Amino acid sequence: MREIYVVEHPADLYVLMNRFTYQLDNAQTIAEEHGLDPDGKYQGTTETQRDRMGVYFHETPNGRYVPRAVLVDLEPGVIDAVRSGQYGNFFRPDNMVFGQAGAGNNWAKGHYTEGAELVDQVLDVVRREAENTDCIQGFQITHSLGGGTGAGMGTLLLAKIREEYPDRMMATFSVVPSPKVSDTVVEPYNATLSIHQLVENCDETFCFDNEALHDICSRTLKLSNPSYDHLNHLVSTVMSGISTSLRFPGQLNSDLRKMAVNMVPFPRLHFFLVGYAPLTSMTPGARAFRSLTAQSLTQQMFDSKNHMAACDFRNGRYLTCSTIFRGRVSMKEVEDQVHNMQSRNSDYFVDWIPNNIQASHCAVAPKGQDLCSTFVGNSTAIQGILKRVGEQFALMFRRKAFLHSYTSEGMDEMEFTEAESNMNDLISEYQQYQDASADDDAVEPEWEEEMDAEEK
Ligand SMILES: Nc1nc2c(ncn2[C@@H]2O[C@H](COP(=O)(O)OP(=O)(O)OP(=O)(O)O)[C@@H](O)[C@H]2O)c(=O)[nH]1
Ligand SMILES: [Mg+2]
Repeated sequence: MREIYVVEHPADLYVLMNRFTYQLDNAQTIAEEHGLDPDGKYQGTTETQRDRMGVYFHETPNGRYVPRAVLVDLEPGVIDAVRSGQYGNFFRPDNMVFGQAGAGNNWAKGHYTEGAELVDQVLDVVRREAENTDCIQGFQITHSLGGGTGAGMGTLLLAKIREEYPDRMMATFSVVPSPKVSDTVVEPYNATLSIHQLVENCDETFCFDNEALHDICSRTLKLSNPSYDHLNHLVSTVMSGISTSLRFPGQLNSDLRKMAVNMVPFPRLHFFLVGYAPLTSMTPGARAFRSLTAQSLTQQMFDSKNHMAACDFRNGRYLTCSTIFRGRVSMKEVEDQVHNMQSRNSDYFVDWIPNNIQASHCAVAPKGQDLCSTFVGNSTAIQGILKRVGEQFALMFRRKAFLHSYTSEGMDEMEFTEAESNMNDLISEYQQYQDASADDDAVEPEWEEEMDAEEK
């Protein structure tokens, strides 16, 4: 049953960290979709563009729309580049908070030393922005998990915001490191320490795995040497797709809270696999050969090659899924296609959550496109990327390699042990729900099994 949406405009605050060139790309995409020029002036043509502008922008008395976004880095370089770029005037200058020294790929510097010094300044801006809205409904942090700033300071900020706004939604767009893209050896440490925090302090994490982004660029888009800009374009395309239903009227899942209610059956299991269709080769002329129908997009969207985490959904099962179609297509067709796909692949969906796939539709397509779709899945197969990072972590941690850089910033080795075991627990929980079926008895918590064993 479709729900009736209430016309209220809950606002979200965006926190963009470190190499947010991709977030900036996203800001441009979103600005253009809502008819804003780089100075934040409305040049649009239809009311739908303006209707929900309040979600991401606030309007100044002189009629300018300013994104409700905070830009944060521990070094000045990237923010300087933003300021001198085409969108330099788009963001409020007071909302750019940066340090001088950087975190040098060290999570401890981001979380405990350099980042901890800067975090209050960021929180002041967050507070001011939150007070500036009628109703702040949630926060979104975009960061990478492999370095020092986005990972270490990003998760510190997450914890601090959660402490101050415990009942607001917290979502992150998190880039998972891959040796295919970056050769910094300590990335598995930084990522594991971050996931430890994300499990506890975040409601929804949209995972962008650099390994998959790289593979999509080289295999599907046929780019011989993908750059970060190419990877980031994929990220911003999906981010714009996910936020569609927040930004345009008339949707299911019309905010982050509803999405979490529908997508997250157990609070810790909130690491989402995301995907997009169409993805077409950049080879000249290739576009002419693609067919865009609800059927072909549904097929592509459920294809592992279109997923932005390097884990095959066929190694797991979907707890829940959500799809967002944009463009001219009937809702009925979308629903039919999505349900056909689900019945054909029913083995890959848990059978103990009925109707665990949602389809929604927005008539407004992104600029330059007729039809597209974005996919969000809560799949137990996501444990594949957790295992990949975990194995790399364990190899180094067993020999305590590189630990001194962290302990010299005051970190305790215990935190590494805890992070590792928390991630292993998360992997087991995914596995446990993957194996469960509707006919089983309810899954017993592990400690009960242990007690039973001791009694015998
Ligand atoms: N997709 C994508 N990944 C990036 C980008 N920049 C860096 N990364 C990845 O992020 C990780 C490194 O983190 P950075 O974001 O450079 O580091 P940081 O958070 O700024 O922290 P420090 O520079 O150490 O202070 C590596 O895994 C990189 O591959 C980017 O623009 N796009
Ligand atoms: Mg950096």
